[in-house]
Amino acid sequence: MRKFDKPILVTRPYLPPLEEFKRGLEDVWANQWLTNNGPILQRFQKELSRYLGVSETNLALFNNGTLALELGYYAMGLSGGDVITTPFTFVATSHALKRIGANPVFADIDPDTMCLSPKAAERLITPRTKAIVPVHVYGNVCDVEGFEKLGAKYGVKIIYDAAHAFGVECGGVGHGSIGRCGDMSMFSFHPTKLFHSCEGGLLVFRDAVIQEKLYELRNFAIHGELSCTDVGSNAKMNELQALMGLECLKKIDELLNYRQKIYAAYLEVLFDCPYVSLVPYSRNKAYVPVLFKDNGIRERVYAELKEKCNVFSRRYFYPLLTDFAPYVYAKGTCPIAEDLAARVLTLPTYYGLSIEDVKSIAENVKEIVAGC
Ligand code: T4K
Repeated sequence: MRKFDKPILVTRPYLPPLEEFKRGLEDVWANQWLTNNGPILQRFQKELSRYLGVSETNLALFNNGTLALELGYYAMGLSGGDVITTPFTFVATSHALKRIGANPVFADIDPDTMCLSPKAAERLITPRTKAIVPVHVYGNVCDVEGFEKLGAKYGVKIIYDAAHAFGVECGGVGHGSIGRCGDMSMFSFHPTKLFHSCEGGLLVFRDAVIQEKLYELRNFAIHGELSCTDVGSNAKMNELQALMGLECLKKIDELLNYRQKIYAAYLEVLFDCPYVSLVPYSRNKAYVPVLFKDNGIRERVYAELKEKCNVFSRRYFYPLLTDFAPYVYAKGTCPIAEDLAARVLTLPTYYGLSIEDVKSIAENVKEIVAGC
């Protein structure tokens, strides 16, 4: 078993060449403008619009993904209603609902994609349901056609948490960003994501009319100097974040390609490993989730990778949201999600992790599993 000299973390952020970032900083100094819809943020928005194939009128940037979700949900009128969502996600998906006074209702996931199942969601729709919030978990694409039909049939909004899905195309390469599906999608630009802006979040929405509302909400909902139209927040992306985003966007194709190489290297070693399967559906390979036969093997691999190999994998997304205090009212309602959360482990993947190291990690996993 190989023990690495330095810890291998589950992810590391890509950092652009320092000289190029410094050149960008010169613009910030020259502008003497640091936040509040600055010129670099506007450039970043333009570039994102080009990259995603979405009009600039249908985008809004925020200082992180969680506040983007919170204000997006609020602008879509979800406060006070039921919202059907998945428990197999990061807590932010549901916290943002709770924080605007919506009630998360948990439906089970599809065992193949690990995303919310439209069939399970449909069974829970009632007159109180205002929206469905599926998550493209790990960059696995949800059944977007299934959700589109539910939206049309029941008149409920479909809002995707696409935090993991930057760089994923809808219906194959060339069809445009996954963000064009549904009424709204949120991409997280946190440094643990394959593309980041230090911290950041992006909303992409179908109806350009809400852009102005979102711009107001992210800036306290003040309107001009003399009026305030609503209870807004401070969720503005600043110029340094936007600069980081712009610099990282220059490299996006290479970042995405490198992840595919890492995934292929894991697969090469692990494809015939008993009791282990790599989850194959992630389009952008944002994560490398591996499913073990049972919780015992998963826990052993997690612990031995850490203790014997200096490799820090993560059990995303365990525990399930329905095990956490704010959502424990729904514990036991989603057996498929419970089962998968107990068996999944995400292995290290990031730009700069060498293919040789990836193969060693995979060999280590194989050896630990063989000893179970
Ligand atoms: N929806 C979904 C489905 C999400 O997954 C998330 C966030 C959101 C919504 C909300 O979006 P944001 O508000 O975050 O934009 C992390 C992230 O904090 C969180 O963004 C992410 N999902 C979640 C899945 O994971 P932790 O607590 O696991 O992160 P942490 O600090 O343990 O970092 C993980 C690894 O990354 C560490 O081993 C160290 C490394 N790292 C981390 C940072 C921040 C670095 O090397 N450099 C860094 O700067 O939550």
